[in-house]
Amino acid sequence: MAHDSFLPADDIRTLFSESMSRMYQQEVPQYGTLMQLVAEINEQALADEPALQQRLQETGELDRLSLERHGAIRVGSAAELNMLRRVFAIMGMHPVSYYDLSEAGVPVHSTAFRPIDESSLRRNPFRIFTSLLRLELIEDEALRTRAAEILAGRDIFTAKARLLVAQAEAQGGLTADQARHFVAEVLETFRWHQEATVDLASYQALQNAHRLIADVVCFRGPHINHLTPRTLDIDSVQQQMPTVGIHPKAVIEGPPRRRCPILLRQTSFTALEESVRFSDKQAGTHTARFGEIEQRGMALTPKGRALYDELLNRSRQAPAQADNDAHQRQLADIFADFPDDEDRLRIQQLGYFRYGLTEAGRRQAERGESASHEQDLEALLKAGLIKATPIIYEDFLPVSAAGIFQSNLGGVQHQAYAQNANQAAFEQALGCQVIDEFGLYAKLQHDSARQVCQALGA
Ligand code: OOG
Ligand code: NI
Repeated sequence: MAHDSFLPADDIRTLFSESMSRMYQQEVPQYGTLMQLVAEINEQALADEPALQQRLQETGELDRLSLERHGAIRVGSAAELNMLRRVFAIMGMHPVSYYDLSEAGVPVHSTAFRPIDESSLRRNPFRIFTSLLRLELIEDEALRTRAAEILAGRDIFTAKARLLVAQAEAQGGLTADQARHFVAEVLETFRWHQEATVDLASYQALQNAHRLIADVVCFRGPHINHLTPRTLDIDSVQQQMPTVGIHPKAVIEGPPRRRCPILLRQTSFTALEESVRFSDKQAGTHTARFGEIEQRGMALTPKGRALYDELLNRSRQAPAQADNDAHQRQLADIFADFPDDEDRLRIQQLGYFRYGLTEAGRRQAERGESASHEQDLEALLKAGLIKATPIIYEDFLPVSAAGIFQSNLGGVQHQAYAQNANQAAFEQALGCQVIDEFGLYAKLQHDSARQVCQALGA
């Protein structure tokens, strides 16, 4: 079959992300309300800050903003994770980074499936934070065996989804018609199923071991547990959520508000109580599905990330603050040690930047005049021939993720698991290695630098 008769992976991802968003609005109406609030606040932020609008326009983020969201799911077995990798690959989403959450008392490890190249990210950066349950962390051996048995008895994919995945792999893509079927079939995996696969007593036993274990093990599929729109002003959204009847978690996770936003700030609202029918016909409820918003900033280099981790650790050792305002003030004090202007962030190599020609640079390149060979990027910047724009962070933060997990596990704090990270076991289950996020950002920066240098003959 001719290659150009296939729907591009980017378009399949957009179809999927839009279908998922429609489904989640029906399943969790508060998500729709939150999307509306976020859209209003984004519009306001753009109106208030023409410079922000201009920058987002230049980086292509303005167009993707209303499309942009991430979701999260949790699966129970290596086979499930492995199949998900194949499903996401068809949509141009690949596993980036390894996150160990056992340290924070959550018995999972995770990756984020997302587009990795620049043009795909610009089209639609849809990401799915995907966690694999670590049954080996359940202490009670009988319960561990029971959980494994329950999981072995389910198939979270429809037969048609499996068929279409095999077909896509064999053909090297899907036609528009096949892609629509594929999206509809895959959506079934992420849907909420009211019928649990276990009786009430089994559910309660697993719930008592860890609420997250019950959530992963007792249902027919890994229901999408949140979808997260991107906001340009998370502080306003946090503040205004109660005015639309949504109750946010106590504090915003991640770095404080800054002039130059870094990494990722996140907050969520508490999970919905949904009715469940157990296999012994008993009725009950389950709370797992919630809402979240995020504000994204600059991707940090390993050096910048080390500084972030150090300051974040310092803030976690400081006394816990009762409310978000006090928490943010304390955080801001501690993060005063993190440079907050773009020149210093760049010169100290704390963040990643994309280089581009200015108007003057473009004219010079067109005239074919070459800049002196000695000129490095900083000299070209000073000469006004190029500009540097922060590269947006596309990934997640393990400490923040743990905070998000905890906030909808009913406030029960869990002990850290003694066992630590096991990336090799995760990759074995996944069926490939995860991609190193720093490598992706470094390449973007490097490629953009090479392009401007080439254009200017520097
Ligand atoms: C995932 C929590 C992590 C994020 O945005 O950091 C996450 C989950 O609750 O399954 O989504
Ligand atoms: Ni999330």
